[in-house]
Amino acid sequence: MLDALQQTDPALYEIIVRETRRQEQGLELIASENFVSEAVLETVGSPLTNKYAEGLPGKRYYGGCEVVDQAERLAIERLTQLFGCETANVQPHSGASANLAVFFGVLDPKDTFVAMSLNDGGHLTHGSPVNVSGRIYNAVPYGVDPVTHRIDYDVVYKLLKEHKPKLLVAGASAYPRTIDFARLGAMASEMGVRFMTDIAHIAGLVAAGIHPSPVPHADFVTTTTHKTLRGPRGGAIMMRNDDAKLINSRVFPGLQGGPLMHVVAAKAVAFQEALQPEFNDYQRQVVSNAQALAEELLTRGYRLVSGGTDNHIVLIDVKGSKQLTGKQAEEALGRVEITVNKNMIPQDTESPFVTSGIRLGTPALTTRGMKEAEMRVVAELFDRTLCHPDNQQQLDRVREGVLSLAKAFPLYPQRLVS
Ligand code: DSN
Repeated sequence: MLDALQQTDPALYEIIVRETRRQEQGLELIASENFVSEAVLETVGSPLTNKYAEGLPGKRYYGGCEVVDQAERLAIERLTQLFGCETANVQPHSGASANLAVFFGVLDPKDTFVAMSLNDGGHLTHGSPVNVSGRIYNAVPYGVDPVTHRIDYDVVYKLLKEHKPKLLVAGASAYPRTIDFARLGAMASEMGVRFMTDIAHIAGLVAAGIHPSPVPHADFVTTTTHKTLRGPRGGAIMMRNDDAKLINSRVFPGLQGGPLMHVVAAKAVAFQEALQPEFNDYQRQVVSNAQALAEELLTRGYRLVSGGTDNHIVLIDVKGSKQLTGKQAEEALGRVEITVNKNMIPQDTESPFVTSGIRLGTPALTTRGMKEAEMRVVAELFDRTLCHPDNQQQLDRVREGVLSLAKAFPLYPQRLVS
């Protein structure tokens, strides 16, 4: 594999081999990451990357689009079938672009929207002051209850009454619990507020019917395609037919130029995979694995945000549990090839570069075929690392355990050059 690259650019070839090996031999616990199929990888690496296709299928600004039109149509059809939405735009390069396209469609500069704060588990693009969404618009944040760590829906209702926003946003990147989209949708509709849900993290769970779907309750459902959905890196917007003309125009020419047609086609491949019954089994296992991981960590004395999980995420208060910052824990785990990210937890007193939390997720390890028994081993390896973060001998032993567990669940064996 990659023979041409090896010949023309040995340096870059070597980087790809090293990164493939890193993915293969470590334990990937970043909640937003996953491993795509060979079919998706092949499509992303196809000659479709060469094609400019500004516009939409059948209405392009360039000639020669009749073949890639079919790929984009398939992606739209499959996505609408998967989620039961009226229509979709599959061109956003990322979840951030998808969110911004909806804001650009619904809001004018300085307009108010209400969304979950980043510190309590929301997303950067939902109005953080350092993001364009928080600079152009007036973002009013809601958080989680300080004791239960769950969204306080009464607070959201009060904020809607008080601030009379144009848009309510729901969705999170570090929230381990089910989101009541029906309740939020009812509030938005009572107040005549448009409702956008960002399901980037839980899209696979929603597609499999494990997390309640926002589609019947929301005007706009944005997502990434590469997290639990297990497709190529990218975004998508689901919406009603009435909004499609406006939102499509905000994606292009509003925000983006030519769509990445190789990625659009790979989205179609991933959506087709997600329509298969095995995908539902996979998503059920993702959640069972997260719950097994959470239980084992609780048994070992860890404090978990909200006390557990309903989805693929386990958010750990490592400072409260082990007197380590998220940064120290992430670095120690990195030394044994357990890949995680430090994360803010509710009422965090540390900065976002340090944090008191670690966020774990099970989508990637579940794709490798790991089940509940392996999650208990992962929890043990995690615990041994954080109990002895500076003891090299202990870390060496944990690393051996990590390598042997990963080896038992091969990922891309045919891509590895030894
Ligand atoms: N960076 C993603 C995550 O890790 O949740 C969100 O965009």
